[in-house]
Amino acid sequence: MRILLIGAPAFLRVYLPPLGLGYLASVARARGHEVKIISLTNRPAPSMGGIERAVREFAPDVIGHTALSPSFNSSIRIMRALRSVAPNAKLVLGGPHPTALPEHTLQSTGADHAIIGEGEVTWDEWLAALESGADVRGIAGLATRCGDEIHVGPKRDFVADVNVFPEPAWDLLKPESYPQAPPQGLQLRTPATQFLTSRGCPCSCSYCAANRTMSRTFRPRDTELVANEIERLQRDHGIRELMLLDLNFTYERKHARAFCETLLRRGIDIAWKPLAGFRIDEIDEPILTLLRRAGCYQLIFGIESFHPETLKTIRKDLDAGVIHEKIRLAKRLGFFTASFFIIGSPGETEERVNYTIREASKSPLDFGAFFCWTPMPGAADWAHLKNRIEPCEFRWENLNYDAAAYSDTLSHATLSKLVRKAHLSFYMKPRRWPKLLRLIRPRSFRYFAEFAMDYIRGTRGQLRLAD
Ligand code: B12
Ligand code: SF4
Repeated sequence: MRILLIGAPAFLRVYLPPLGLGYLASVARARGHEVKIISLTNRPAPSMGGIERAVREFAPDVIGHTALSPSFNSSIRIMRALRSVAPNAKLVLGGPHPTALPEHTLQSTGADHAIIGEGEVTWDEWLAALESGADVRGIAGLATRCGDEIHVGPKRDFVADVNVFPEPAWDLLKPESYPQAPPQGLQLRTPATQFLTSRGCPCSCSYCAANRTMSRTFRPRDTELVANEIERLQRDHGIRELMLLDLNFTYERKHARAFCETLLRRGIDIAWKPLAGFRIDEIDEPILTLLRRAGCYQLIFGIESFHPETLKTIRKDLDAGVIHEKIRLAKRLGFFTASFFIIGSPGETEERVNYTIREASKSPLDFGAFFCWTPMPGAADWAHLKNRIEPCEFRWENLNYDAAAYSDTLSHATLSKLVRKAHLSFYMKPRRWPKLLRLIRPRSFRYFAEFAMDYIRGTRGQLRLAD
């Protein structure tokens, strides 16, 4: 069969290949299928007309698409348009939005199937069933449209050993073709790409939807296989830096240690950093020293708040004293340090937010990004919103972290004011500028200028799927 995979619509000016589709492409190829990937997060991203042309030319039997909640209205538009361009193709969606809301996904897009959770095994079984003509309704982790009804199959368990998954189809992802724009523009070395050494995170932060697709069990990859993949990425794609998407890279100390020791023993010279954030309380001097020796130069923490009450509400279970101590340790060992912060989580007052802003600004962190609290489908916090909206009428683009206004205690205007204040107070410290300027590559200046303009115009987070 011919299979076309389309990445999630671009929502920010952030350009990275759709790694999840790379994994699915490899599974499909192993069955002998011909696969193409269209990335909507490369530059220039194809327009709607461009996607339709590609579909006409390739004439796929299956069209798969990743859907995220904030860009779901674009996903609806893409799927509905492709239904008329390729009426006989099977349309299937996967990713965080279909995982959280499979019935609504099928109702609103008109697609045939939604894959719930981690994709590989369900996708493989579904492709086998399509080839043989078997009934797909018994397949675990699959939702199927049957006329006006939606049938949701049994729950799919996560695979215990993630080493059974083939490497992503890097030749289709072409990581070297992405521009040196954010986050690539903030790398020590380029080209860079994202990469997984483990899946899953046992923590239960209330705002996080990630362990619905990646599991609550930490599942490390064999570090020898990881090293083989890195060597191939260096040789075939010239990759010089990795952004690890592991949800909680240091959760199992022995995995983080094995990864570093394998890189060092095999003499793999690569710069890297955990991109998705990890818990700051898990690190200590011995592990950080090893990370540094093995090429890690930046630590991106998910601190989210300095206020003890807010930390409790979002189930972060961190101690503000420990946070400060670990940031100082990371700085002393020579890391660039960064953190994400959430503003406006349930019950949060202006006073509490100001406390976080003050503590973050005076901390030695090099970078800080402040986002509005957003109850995403798949996260525990979704409970705050799900009964207040009608999914088929909801403007999903309002679920973006920059413009969201779901706080029960702070108005939209106050939230916007606080987010601006946080960034200004954090970055108006001249001691932070040299580090920032050291990381922004000259060729990336124009992308950062675009980013800054979006921010000034207040259009950050708006959707750009061209007609
Ligand atoms: C890397 C990442 C990014 C990168 C995306 C780069 C890219 N092009 O892939 C960047 C930094 C740009 C980013 C931005 C955003 N992200 Co993001 N991101 C992630 C992160 C950390 C990892 C995603 C990933 O690649 N995982 C590894 C691969 C292997 O897993 P996967 O993509 O989930 O794919 C698997 C399954 O989902 C499934 N699957 C996925 N697609 C499909 C398609 C088909 C057809 C099938 C069958 C199966 C399937 O099978 C795959 C293999 O198992 C996740 C957290 C997480 N780990 O899930 C958040 C996450 C996906 N992001 C999220 C969000 C909200 C965003 C933003 C919208 C935030 C914003 N500012 O508003 C933006 C917009 C993105 C955009 N499209 O422009 C949310 C999504 C929640 C939701 N309900 O939609 C997540 C879950 C984090 C969270 N808050 O909990 N993100
Ligand atoms: S935010 Fe990070 S630590 Fe918390 S549950 Fe999600 S992946 Fe785990």
